[in-house]
Amino acid sequence: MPRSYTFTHAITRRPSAAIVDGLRAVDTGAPDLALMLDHHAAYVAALKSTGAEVIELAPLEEYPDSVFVEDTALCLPEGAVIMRPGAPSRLGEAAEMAPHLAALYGELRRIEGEDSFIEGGDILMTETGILVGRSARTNAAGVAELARLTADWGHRVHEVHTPPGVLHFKTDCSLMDEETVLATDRLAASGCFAGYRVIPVAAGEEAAANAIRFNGKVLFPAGFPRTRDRLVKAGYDLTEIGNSECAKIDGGMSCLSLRFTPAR
Ligand code: CIR
Repeated sequence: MPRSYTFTHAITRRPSAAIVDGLRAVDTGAPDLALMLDHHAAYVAALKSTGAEVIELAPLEEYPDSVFVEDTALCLPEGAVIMRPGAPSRLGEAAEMAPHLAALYGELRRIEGEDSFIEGGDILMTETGILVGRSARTNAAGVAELARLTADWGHRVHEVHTPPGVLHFKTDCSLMDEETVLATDRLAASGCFAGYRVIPVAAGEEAAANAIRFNGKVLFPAGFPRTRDRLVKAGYDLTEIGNSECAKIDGGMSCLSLRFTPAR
């Protein structure tokens, strides 16, 4: 069984010109596509540098947020589960991802309930279970359906809460290794990381909480020096990636890829 931070594969999707219409909680201006493409290329290069196979999908003009592929599926060793995004403009992105995952996995399962909503950004895979944060995008029916769909694969789903006003559970946390998470104080205060070592993000650097451990590296958003120094001091090998444009539409490091090791 691969560790929850070691992967043979990743899937990314290049941003399209429609990115300027991406969803956002607060409007701080439109993302600059050229700069976002540069950041995206650096992100893909960092994934590849660990030896993983990275499948790069073509831009989708009809879905402004489709660069954020993480929200479309949960990829487990036994199979992939296609999500039902809670944002109506993003619902169709899941069906766009399905054939790519079907080509890699023997078995695809789907969240199908009309009232079930769940986005991958609310799901943190850990060594001991799958934590799923209820949020404005993920509801109880979505969490329950995921638990049903993954039980016979031996997975346990634990429902937790996303702090109010925070887009996704993983907006505020990242798995660093089997016993360590990086998290904001506002999320860690809920007690959902009992039993873990928590590295707190520095005050005022809450947007640094969304990083990814991918094989030997941590892909970390540029511009958060105090949190970066904490992680370096803790022994992690960081690669800083520009995230200024994704951040304008509430995206970060985890959102930009699906990371997985399909069982053969
Ligand atoms: C959205 O609001 O859906 C996008 N603008 C951002 C999605 C970020 N995805 C993620 O955190 N997994």
